[in-house]
Amino acid sequence: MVFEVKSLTCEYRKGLLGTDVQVPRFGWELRAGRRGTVQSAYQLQVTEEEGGFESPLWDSGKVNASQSIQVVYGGPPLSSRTRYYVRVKAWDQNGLESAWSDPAWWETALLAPEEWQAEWITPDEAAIDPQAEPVFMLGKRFGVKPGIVSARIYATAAGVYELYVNGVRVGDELLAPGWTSYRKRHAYQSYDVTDMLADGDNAIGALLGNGWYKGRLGWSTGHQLYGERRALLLQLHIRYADGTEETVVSDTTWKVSEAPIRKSDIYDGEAYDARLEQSGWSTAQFDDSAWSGTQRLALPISQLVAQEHQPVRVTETIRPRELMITPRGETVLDMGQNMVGRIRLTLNVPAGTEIRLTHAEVLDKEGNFYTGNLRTAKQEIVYTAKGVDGETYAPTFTFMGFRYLKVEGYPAGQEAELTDRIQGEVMHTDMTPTGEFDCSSEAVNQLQRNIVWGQRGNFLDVPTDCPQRDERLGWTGDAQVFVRTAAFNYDVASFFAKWLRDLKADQSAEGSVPFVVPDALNAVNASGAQTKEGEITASSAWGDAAVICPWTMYLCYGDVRVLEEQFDSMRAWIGYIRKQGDNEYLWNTGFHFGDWLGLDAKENSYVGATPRDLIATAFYAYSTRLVRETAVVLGRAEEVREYGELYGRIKAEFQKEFVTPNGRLAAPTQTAHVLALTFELVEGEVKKRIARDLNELVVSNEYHLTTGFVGTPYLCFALSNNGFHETAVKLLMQEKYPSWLYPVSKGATTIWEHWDGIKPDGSFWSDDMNSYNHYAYGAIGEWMYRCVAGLDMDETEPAYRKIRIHPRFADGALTHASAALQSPYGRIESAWSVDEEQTVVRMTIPANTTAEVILDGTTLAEVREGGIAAVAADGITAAAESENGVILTAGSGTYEFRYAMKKEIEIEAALV
Ligand code: RAM
Repeated sequence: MVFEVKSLTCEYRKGLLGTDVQVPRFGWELRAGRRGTVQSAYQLQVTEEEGGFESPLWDSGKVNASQSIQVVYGGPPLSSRTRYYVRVKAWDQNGLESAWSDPAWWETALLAPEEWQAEWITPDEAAIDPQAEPVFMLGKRFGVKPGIVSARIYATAAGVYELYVNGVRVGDELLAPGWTSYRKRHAYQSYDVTDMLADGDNAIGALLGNGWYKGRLGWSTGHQLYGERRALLLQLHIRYADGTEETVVSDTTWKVSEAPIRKSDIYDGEAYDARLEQSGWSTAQFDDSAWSGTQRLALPISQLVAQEHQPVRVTETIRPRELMITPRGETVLDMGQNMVGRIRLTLNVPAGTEIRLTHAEVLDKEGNFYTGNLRTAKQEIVYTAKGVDGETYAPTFTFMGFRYLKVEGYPAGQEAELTDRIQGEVMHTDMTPTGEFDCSSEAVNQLQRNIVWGQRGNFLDVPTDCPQRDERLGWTGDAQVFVRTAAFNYDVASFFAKWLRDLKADQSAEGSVPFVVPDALNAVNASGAQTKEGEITASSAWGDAAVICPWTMYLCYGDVRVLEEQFDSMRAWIGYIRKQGDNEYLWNTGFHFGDWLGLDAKENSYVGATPRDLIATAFYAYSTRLVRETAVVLGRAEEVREYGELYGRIKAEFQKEFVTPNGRLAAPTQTAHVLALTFELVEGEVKKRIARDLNELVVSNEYHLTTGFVGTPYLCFALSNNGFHETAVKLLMQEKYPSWLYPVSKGATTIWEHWDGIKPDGSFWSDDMNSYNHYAYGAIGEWMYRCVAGLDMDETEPAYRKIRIHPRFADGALTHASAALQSPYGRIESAWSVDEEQTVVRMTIPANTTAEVILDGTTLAEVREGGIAAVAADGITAAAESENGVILTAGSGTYEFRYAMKKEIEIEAALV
């Protein structure tokens, strides 16, 4: 019988190079041939020597426990710059023992700030103007003795950087060190360069650009937010076979020159003059006598942290679909997909040819190239060729959001070859894909693809609202509404853990949470000027990201540490709200974005009709409840009491203020009803009435939504969970504006910011705020996985320890739906299909988890599994009938349930 341990991870990763987590956590999956397998014990071993498990550094011994994720390292303190190997074995409930897993490894980086010997360096200002636009090239030559065993570089930049060793690019990370709240937390990266060094003369080169640190950020031309000068910090450690070590560090012996990248900015793009390339600039043979000197910059070391999540990489290459000439005569390439990343050119044109590429998301009504919605962001590449056949170029320190590319300056008459000469490189944080969703509607499947593309485009080191205009900021509200959907599509555990640390770092002493994290709007820039946007400080539903996001990480990954780390931040947010206004149980003062972009907004307003105090109080209650639940998880009895009581009072105040004595909700909007239901602020008959009223609001609006950012994510849940699933499905399937499928019908390949980004008559929403790649409304994805495909969890046992499979058949609107999720315990699948005769539900439940299976419209006598009565099937441990059907409890394994729908059973009975 197969019983194996697979997929051993350390801090969610395989082969994690360079972490400063001192007490890491492990997780593994069990593969079992037998249904109903659970783990009864495990044993972990950690060693510093590859294969050295005979005398391990730490041996947990056999631990009688079922825990197989988030298992905390319990050995002696870890050392810096050390690779550790780990392996695990497990026992099942019958005492069956697995073999040892394949060993996995992780490696520590620099665990103490004192280990940094390097200095922050920047070009000598006497030689190069620190404000010069070109990217800088820094270089250093050094000698290496024979007998290298290993070599590591630890590096970062005030700005963005890329490294080269002996003429070869180091790693494949893009836009390192990424974007954090630099003043408090500044990431550095670790690279294994063992194979890149040679005995004798060697060289390191670094490209240094502005990036988020010094470049343009925010829409009122804010720049230099974090510093006025770029700088590099780098430390190379070489270990020799004889046990000796050498270091090469950034210091004033380094030299510097300007790069062929003449301009580089995240919003605006890049200008590159290939004629200025200095061949071999990062090799030991290069003559750097014309280069200038460097100087030290007094930047701190103490805020450095090792890279916490996956880096940004190119994850896919796309070929243009079509070359077109627009009515205005522009030469335009269509990538076929609104994508985020960069282009790569491969050319054979005369030296000095200047090619200009402008990036846009859509064509206008007439089919002309349109960049109005980019506002001041140029998204432009200007490439000057050196005239070599096959010369190739992709911008280094920028990214664009685009589907269309306008090409200017290409040799006349040769445009037809452009589709072979240009390709798109998709860039984003290299998260592991975890989710799949499919159903019988091709339009809904396209919606799912659009959601995934929206996530890819906007999870670029921080969760941004949009990737194209002069914004691209970590809007807290957007992140909060989308986080659970995000955790279906990709593994976002480390991505959010990192972002939440930034949120906490940028939270005010009073507990208010900025609109965007890292806080680029309310920042004082390097020259002491307050950026224009930052006049207001917090908004409900945006600031609640401080609570909702960590809680979601706990639910989806069982990450208790994230709750521990964020608990103070979560409480501070509640404390902040409590101090607003004069009623501590109601939030009815101050600024709020409200139901942002709701369709029931007044003419010329962005804010939907739902009263802002209702939204604010509803979120206040919801977040307070989640803080209470967090306190339960953390075993903080005092806070359980405190927040439980507070929640009760807010809820009571909500009812007093917003529910009429007859049990009607005072605000007649969809969003108001949705929040009251989803956040459980009403009960009993009142709840039933509000659910009926919500249904009526949707039905009377001919199955159209009116919700904005706040109501949309929960709208279908509020319906499905209160007896109106069919209405929810009709909303999903609605193709006429406004609806999720309306943009799909308009050819959208991503989610739009506005329900009517392109209006039915083909005209656009105003240029001031109209993104075609905004994931917020993609939050419907969570409902598609959980309610349509029926892949859900029982939240009392997080991380899908206790799975809930509850397919909700869409009354003929869909004939099948399926979803899969690579959960922390392993792959879960839920799939259903219905036809005239039969309902089939297939599921896979990973070992060490159990599932509650809810099958609607049947009886225990009817359901069969593998040809026998389901109640008698192997792995089914309990079975009961409910009002709507049956509930089974299943252990791990793959199952296929079949039954005839009750309706048919009834018809048959009538015929008899
Ligand atoms: C705009 C964007 C963003 C939203 C804020 C309030 O900048 O639509 O997504 O969160 O407004």
